[in-house]
Amino acid sequence: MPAHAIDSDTTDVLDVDAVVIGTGFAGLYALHKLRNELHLSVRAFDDADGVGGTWFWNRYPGARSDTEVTAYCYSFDRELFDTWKWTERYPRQAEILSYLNHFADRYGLRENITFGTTIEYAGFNEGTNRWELRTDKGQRVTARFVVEGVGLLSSTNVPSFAGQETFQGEVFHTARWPHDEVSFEGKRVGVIGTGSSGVQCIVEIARAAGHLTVFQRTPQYTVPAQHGPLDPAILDKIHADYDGYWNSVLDSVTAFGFEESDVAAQSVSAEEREAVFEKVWNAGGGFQFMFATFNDIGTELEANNAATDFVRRKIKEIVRDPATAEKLTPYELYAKRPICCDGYYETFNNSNVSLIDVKRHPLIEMTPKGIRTAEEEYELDVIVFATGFDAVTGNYLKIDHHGRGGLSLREKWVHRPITHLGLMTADFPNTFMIYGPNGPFTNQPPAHEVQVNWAIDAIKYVLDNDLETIEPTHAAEIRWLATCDEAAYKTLFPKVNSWINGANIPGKPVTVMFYMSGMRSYMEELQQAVDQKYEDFRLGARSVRV
Ligand code: NA7
Repeated sequence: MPAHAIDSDTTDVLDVDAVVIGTGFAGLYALHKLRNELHLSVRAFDDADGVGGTWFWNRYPGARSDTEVTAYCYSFDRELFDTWKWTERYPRQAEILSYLNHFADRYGLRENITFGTTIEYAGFNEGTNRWELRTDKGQRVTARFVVEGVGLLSSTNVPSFAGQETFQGEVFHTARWPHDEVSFEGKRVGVIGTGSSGVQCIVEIARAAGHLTVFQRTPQYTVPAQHGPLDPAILDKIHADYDGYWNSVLDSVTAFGFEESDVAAQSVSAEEREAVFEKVWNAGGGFQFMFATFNDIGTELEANNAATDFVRRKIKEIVRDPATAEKLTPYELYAKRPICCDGYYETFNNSNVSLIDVKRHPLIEMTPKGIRTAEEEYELDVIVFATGFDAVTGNYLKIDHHGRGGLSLREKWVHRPITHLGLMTADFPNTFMIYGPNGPFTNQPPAHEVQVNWAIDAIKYVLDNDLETIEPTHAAEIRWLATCDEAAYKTLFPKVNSWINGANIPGKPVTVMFYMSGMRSYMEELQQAVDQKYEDFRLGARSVRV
């Protein structure tokens, strides 16, 4: 038994059928299914003081989903879809958080959630075939099943700069934003980072700040969102064929609910290509620009170059100062998570905004007054870290998991994470990782639903067949890893450093962490596992106790 295992002599332990970790989209749905459909006893834990996951924490100015709202919600409950009033094309953080709170209330989930509590340890007891968990408050819980919806992008990345503690002003991270309003009125603000969070907050902060200094390490391709009120005609169309709509969302590569292109960029003339890029640029959306323009932007170098060429020309047109335009211009492949935001490049035309290229002028330290680069000191009242996340594995590895034989998940994944179907990992029975490593690279809420449904079916299979445990075989997860590698290396994504492959965190293994063959194909893989009666899984029979 591992060193931190729960002391079996102590009696003050909560025993439940299932523990759910996290209460974002995935965790709330898992809790609902486990309790209300399988009628299991369930306890959910969340380190936040409320439900919402990502949307509880990411309250920075301008925070919103950049997925069309009609595909950024649950599909299984038609009445919920019909009665909830979304207002905007891309929902704001507050609106999504209200929706998830409403969902928790609608299904009476709060009574089963312990908030403000972090699961620190989860160890599998092979004697009892139960998980033994411990929280940061010292509570002990045992469960047959564990469903982890801990968040793909949740464990924050806060780089440490020399002198950080000496800074006299306010410091925020976009993903740990305070609940009270933060005023930027007239202040000198520095934002570090220009990913999705950075671009969204830069545009908003620039409106209020006395002066905004953006510290950019790598410029990114940012296309307009073309945000606005939700078009009622879209809702009418969905209402007319609800099932057809959701089938079309899932029967796709990305599950974003828009029509993906089936045309290769190289199959059309340069003029046609330009017209398509222009049309989608004007219609808005980052994923749309990557997947609705042509079907090979993410896979073929020439197609990718055509897209990047187009955006580079747009930057030149929009940004009036040529030196600033040049600093904002990316030259790497367009193979990160695509970004969209209205008014991003335009913001740099404002006289109260300046851009520092920290690759040319590295950030040396934080001082009591601000930030010092190799060139000069920038005096600031507020510093915003928009520096992202230890994505995909970060939150899983924060929990000290020990599987069979005390095997540590941290040790198992030390060189790279390995799972079967992005959902389970060998030697960690009855644990389901929703959006775990090597899950699908898609819009998340529909994928969460698909994965939770699969986990619930697997649990039901265990219960109905009087089994004790289910976990993938080692052979199956090695095959899945090879499948994911093969799919990823057909794309351009592994060629660019980003959180998608772990390259944003110093010392983290840089590796394939997604199944890149799309939602349709992923669902076929899930279905196959069921059709084959889980033959790639080790099914533990109930031992007869006398
Ligand atoms: P991202 O996309 O990982 O962006 C983080 C940004 O912070 C990016 O521009 C980084 O530059 C920059 N960064 C990170 N560390 C540093 C240091 N040490 N110095 C300077 N700049 C730094 O995170 P987001 O929160 O914007 O978005 C993550 C996902 O959340 C997003 O894709 C959505 O799916 C939701 P780099 O590019 O690494 O040079």
